[in-house]
Amino acid sequence: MTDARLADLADRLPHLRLLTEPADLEHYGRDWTRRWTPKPLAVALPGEIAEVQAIVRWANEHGVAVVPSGGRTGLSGGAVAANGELVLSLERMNRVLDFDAVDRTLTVQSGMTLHAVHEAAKERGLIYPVDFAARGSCSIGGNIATNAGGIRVIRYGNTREWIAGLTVVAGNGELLQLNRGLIKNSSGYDLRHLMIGSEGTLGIVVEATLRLTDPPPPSQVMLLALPSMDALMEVFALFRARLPLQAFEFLTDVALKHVLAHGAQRAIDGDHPYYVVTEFDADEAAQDAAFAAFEHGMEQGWISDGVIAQSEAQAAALWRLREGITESLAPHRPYKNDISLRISALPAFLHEIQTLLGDAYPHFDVVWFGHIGDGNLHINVLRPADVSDADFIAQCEHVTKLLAETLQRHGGSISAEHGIGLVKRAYLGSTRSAGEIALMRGVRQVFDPKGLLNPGKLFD
Ligand code: 2HG
Ligand code: ZN
Repeated sequence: MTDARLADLADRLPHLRLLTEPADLEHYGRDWTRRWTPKPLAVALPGEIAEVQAIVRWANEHGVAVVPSGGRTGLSGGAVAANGELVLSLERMNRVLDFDAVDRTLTVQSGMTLHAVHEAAKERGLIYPVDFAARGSCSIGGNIATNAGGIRVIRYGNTREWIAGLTVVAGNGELLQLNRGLIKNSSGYDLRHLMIGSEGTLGIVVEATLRLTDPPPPSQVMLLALPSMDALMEVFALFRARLPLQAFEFLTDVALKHVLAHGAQRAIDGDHPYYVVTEFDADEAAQDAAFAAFEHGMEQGWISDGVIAQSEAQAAALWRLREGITESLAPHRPYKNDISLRISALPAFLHEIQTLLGDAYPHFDVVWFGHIGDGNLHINVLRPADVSDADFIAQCEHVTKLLAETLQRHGGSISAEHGIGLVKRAYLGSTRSAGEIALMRGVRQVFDPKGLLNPGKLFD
């Protein structure tokens, strides 16, 4: 080990798995953004909390920055290590620690994938309801770090709602047990909630106690084709009023084009500008209500066509049209926006923004999709072959500035669920006031006085 700091770490923790091969540095130093060149000092894969604490203490003594790392499926650069940091991967800490049938909680190590959490809950006759396409690789620790949302927020809310307790290694190496699974706890600041969404800048989540709930009743999945964005809002209002919705997601024809080219099956013929994938509890009454709502939507001219899945395989095929979008776009390394608005503010905002983006990106493929039911839109912009990476990013940054100003006027947020990371930090001020950001910096200073936990993420 040529680096004296790493030699010291290896001396202190002889059993610590430490990687320094270039291929490992590249693999662990980047997330799905693929915009930064990974350049970590090394990758540590602790197997227990004591090792995480020792690493953080070592980092403080040597002034080494630490990037906490889960599944690195993030889309905002939150897990990127491009400046000689130590990547602290939690991937070996991936076990279920406890299940309490009375409290209906599952305590897990933070390196567990979301999929493994789902399976562990299912084995116990319950569900952990937060869900999204990256479930197979993202870690529960990463979900907590960004307060991940996903496709069932209209029914179940964000990750935050499901965290009953956290065990965290703070910036000085101290171990904090936050909330310890309590439902009620009116005893001062709830530091658990500060950790959720803090993007690894306040502490390293090593364990989480998750609330579980009953599985939903059998459900049905429908795909709808719609003529316009206005119709989309009308259909959402109609379906929300009449059906017990679990999900209400949309995509445009451009998104459909990409996902079909990537192997998904077309389910509705013809050209339609907008599509909805919706899922709802399907007892007999709900099925009747769904047909009535569908017919009403057709009569009003808000729905042009629709199909309802007749089997689980068909339901999965319809979901693929929505969930396969990110993967189908990945080879293009799109520029991503992940914005949030109050649902009531969406119609006015959408009118304004469609014109803005149409004018700003006349030659780019702009792919819209997302969680319209909770006010979260994803806008992916694809680089044309004849535009250089640098020019493309510069143009997208310019448009994001305009987008951020528009969001600010409509009371929205520049990040709904992906986090600020490196990608959005220049725009944080459009969503948070100067006073709020100053307080956030102050909080960070308290938890991590030397600023060694994920520096440069969230703010610089
Ligand atoms: C989704 O909703 C994810 O599928 C990814 O949040 C969104 O790729 C994106 O922009
Ligand atoms: Zn999303």
